[in-house]
Amino acid sequence: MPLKQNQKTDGTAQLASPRRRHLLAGSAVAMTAAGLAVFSRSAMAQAVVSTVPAAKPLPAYVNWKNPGAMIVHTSSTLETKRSAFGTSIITPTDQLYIRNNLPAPDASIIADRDEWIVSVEGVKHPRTLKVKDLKAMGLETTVMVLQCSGNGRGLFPNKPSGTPWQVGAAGCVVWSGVPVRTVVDSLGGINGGMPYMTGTGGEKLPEGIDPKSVMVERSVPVKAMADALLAWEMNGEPIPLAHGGPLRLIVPGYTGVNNVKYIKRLAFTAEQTDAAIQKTGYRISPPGQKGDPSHPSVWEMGPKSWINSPAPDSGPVTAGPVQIKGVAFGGINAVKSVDVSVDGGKTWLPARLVGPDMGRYAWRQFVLPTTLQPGSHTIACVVVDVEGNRQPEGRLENAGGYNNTSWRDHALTINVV
Ligand SMILES: Nc1nc2c(c(=O)[nH]1)N[C@H]1C(S)=C(S)[C@@H](COP(=O)(O)O)O[C@H]1N2
Ligand SMILES: [Mo]
Repeated sequence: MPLKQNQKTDGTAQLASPRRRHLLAGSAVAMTAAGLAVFSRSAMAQAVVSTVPAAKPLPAYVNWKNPGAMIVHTSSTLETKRSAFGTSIITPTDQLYIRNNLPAPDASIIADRDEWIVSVEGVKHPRTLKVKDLKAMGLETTVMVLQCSGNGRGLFPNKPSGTPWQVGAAGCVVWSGVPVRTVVDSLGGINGGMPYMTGTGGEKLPEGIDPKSVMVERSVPVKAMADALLAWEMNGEPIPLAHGGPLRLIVPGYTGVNNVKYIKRLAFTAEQTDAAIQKTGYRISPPGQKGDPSHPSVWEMGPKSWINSPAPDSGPVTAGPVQIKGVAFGGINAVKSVDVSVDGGKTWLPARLVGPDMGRYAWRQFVLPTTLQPGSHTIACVVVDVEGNRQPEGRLENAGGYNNTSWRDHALTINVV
């Protein structure tokens, strides 16, 4: 693709048509040799549109992201700023976080999306299917919170190693594809009661390293299949390469890592995969211990909520009426209610859920109108799901800093003037 594609400023990329954005994404990856030039252009664009000095530039393969909305931790970890979540439920694709355990595949894999092949195994009639075959089999749309297992890691006081995500390794996304159960039914059903559904990512693995040590292959309990999708579309567009196009496994209610991008194999298996990312990685291990198969895997998400506004990073708050706004989700269950505290959790008031209910796996927006006097206020929120599970006050300490749902860790202290 011509270098020209990348000569847009990020500001205009944000306004570009979806098609245009995919071209941008694709061209960036196809041009690693010209990567340096792309990088500096991106940096220039940032200097123009953002007032925040010295922010890292967007990596070339996601130079179509909205730079003003993102915190660039590394080239494989980009977080959505709290102030960028907005109040329209769905997280715009160009503001959604990015997490890659391996470099994203070459853009050639999205050149002809319908030709991408996934191999389905562990069913009566195993076979390979192209995306175009899947499109002929069925269609479902699910709105789902995609959240990295490490979201909130940066709020652990003992600072576990790994990206110090605050709240922005998450977003609420619309996914369209074929239900996995439809595919499985059409292939004669799962073989002999296999307990796990295992998805394999389509990345090219680095040479000279044990593949098991780097491959992205995840197993989830087979019950997760009930609402799972093989998805080709997100937020109304073909899934961008960086987010797993042409085909992604969507496992509603399960943490990010279980939602395997560029899926090339879906297998029903007797055991969990022995890939390191499953066997020892992404385990809830006691602090100081190495991950071990005997420790729980990061699978289902728990109830969680946080406040997006007012927040310390969104400028001074003026005394008087204020709308306290945030998002809340139940993980595997729908949200029932949200309570907000303006006194650090001593007293709670019910918040109002705002906007349409986008289903069990989506997040709800909430608002609490209140009046704040000058001074320091600690604001907090707690969600309860329809099964009565309440977001906990504390966190479960663990070596990897996973699954932080503590409402106290997520409380914000704001200064009202
Ligand atoms: N094939 C593949 N799938 C993957 C990953 C990856 O590196 N490769 N990263 C996982 C992790 S840890 C997360 S949090 C999400 C991130 O999804 P996103 O980059 O689309 O936001 O993808 C998951 N699926
Ligand atoms: Mo993740």
